[in-house]
Amino acid sequence: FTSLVWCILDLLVLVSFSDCSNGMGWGCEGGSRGKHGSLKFAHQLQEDNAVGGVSVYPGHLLREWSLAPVVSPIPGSPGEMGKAVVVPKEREEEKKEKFKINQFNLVASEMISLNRSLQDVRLAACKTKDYAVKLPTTSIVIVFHNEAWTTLLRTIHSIINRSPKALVEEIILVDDASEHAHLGKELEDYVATLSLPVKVLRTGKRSGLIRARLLGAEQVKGSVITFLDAHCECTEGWLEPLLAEIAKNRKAVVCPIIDVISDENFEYVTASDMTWGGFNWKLNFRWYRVPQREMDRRNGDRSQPLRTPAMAGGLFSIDKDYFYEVGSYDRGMDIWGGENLEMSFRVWQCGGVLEIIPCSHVGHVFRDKSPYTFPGGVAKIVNKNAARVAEVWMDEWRDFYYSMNPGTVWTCGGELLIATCSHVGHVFRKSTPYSFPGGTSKIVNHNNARLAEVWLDEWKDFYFSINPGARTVEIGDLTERRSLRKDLQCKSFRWYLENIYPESQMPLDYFYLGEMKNEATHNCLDTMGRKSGEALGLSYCHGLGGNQVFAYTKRQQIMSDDNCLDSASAKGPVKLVRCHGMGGNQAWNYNEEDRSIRHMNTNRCLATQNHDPSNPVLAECTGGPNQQWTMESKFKW
Ligand code: UD2
Ligand code: MN
Repeated sequence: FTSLVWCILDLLVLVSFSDCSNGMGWGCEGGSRGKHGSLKFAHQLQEDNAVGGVSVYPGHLLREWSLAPVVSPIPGSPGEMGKAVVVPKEREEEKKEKFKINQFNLVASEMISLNRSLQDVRLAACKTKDYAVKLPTTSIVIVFHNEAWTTLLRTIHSIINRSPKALVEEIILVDDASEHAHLGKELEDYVATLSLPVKVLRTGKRSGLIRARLLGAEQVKGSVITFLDAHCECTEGWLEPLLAEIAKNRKAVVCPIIDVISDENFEYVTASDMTWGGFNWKLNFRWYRVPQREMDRRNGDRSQPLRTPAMAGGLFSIDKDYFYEVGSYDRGMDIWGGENLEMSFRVWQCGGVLEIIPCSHVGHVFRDKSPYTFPGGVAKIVNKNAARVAEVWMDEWRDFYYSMNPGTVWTCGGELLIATCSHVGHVFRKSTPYSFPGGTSKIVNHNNARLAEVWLDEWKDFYFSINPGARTVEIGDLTERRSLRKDLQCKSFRWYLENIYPESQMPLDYFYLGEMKNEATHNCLDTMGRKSGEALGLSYCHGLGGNQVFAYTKRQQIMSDDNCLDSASAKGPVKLVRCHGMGGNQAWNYNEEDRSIRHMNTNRCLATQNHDPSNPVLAECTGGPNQQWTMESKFKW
């Protein structure tokens, strides 16, 4: 079950920039926290912003920043100016107990004022920008399921405290079937006293965040829809640059920099403006370092909009009409996950732009775990959503997603077939000739129980009562989303990879995707689930994909997800290292004649060794069976 939970964790944990040992390829390189930017090309900025001084919106011309009232710190109140909160020793037990409710430090949140002050974290260049365009108005849509009172209300108060009043039409809260009493009438009474119109809508039954957002969007009166999660804090000047960018280009979908509000102590930690959004083969959203070409495109001006391949999903603004024109959301997606990549691909492939606006900062409480239920099971929901993204938008690259998710072949849209024209003989035995350390039934039952827990949903009960009995996850109907893609004449996923995301971890051209089997040992290369920096493994070929799936690419990489086979010296060891796409230690040549895999830098071959069969090494090329590997390509090598 843990791997399923990881689908979720992957997204949540990634933003801790303070931790250099997080195994992310970009580590702390992007660690400049956005506070010390320099405005190198002021003249360029002026030109960019001029755009004739007109916009399609009948909105407001803003000539000065900081029209919103500035919130000053409340003396003696914990957490002011975004500082960490220390929970008194005697409340330690209570803190632990209450952490479970929302998966963040609820006691700390309750100690902080709903109106707490924050630092102005913007680059200097952002504070003096004067947009010569009329800004449209926006409605802010916040969906929630069982959100804590203090985090929800602090989100709302931070909007009121730090947004020019004229720009915010209303706040629309969508309660997705919460079970907490405070989110009922008490909430309605409270928001009625606020100085901005706040509407409360209720989905009635649990719909998931995607359909809840669609419900909220229907009620929007402003020209722009701004979505926020229910545990955010908006900083000074967060809204204007988002709206200004849309005023310049109504097909721009724009995100703030999402800063980190610590789930442990509610400290406000600024995130880097040098990272953008990407994804791996499992279709987990990830932050990666912005490549040089995007810095160059912006003339090195870090305050300029950053074109990002993908967005985190929770915090963004979009022109209301464009939201619908470009296909709003996939109604077929449940609860949580996938909608952010779906929208990212769709916007880029169908003629829009997706940007991070570095002058806009909003904090968000990132959690390690999800606090709420996923009816039917986390895996079922997250895999279904991801499969819908892969099927509709990713063309042949959907294979990378499926290859990383063994067992999801049927449930996630693939097919498993017996080729009846192909016959192979096999010696079937009455019992196994080798030992099962710990006992046969213990091992087999363990494995079966694991698969039942992960894949069988409520039918796992049948297995546990008598024997395996499985039904598979339905992906749902995709006709509508596919015809949307056709009607909008959207471009291919190849186009997206070539033009928007050449640095992607999805190889653009590749010869082979599958297991890599060694002739001498009949074993397969295996990542063993290890991370970047750890050694490559070799083990019994199980044919289930996952850790035994590798791609051999046109750039001569041998990759598994975002890691590449890499050797820093002729002596090895052969490691998995985050792919850098620059050849060097990661360039390998497969020779289809003698089936060797040659390391270009050292001119040595990938080999297995008798005395240590689970550790492949580099050796002098001999052409022996321990250096022969099977890969078959449908393309020309
Ligand atoms: C991120 C996004 C989130 C969403 C998600 C993928 C950010 C900061 N957050 O995960 O917005 O795109 O990735 O789907 O980019 N909610 C409901 N009903 C549900 C489940 C959730 O209303 O059934 C609400 C929830 O209360 C919250 C919002 O949806 O306000 C997002 O959920 P989350 O905070 O658990 O997602 P997060 O931040 O882990
Ligand atoms: Mn969230």
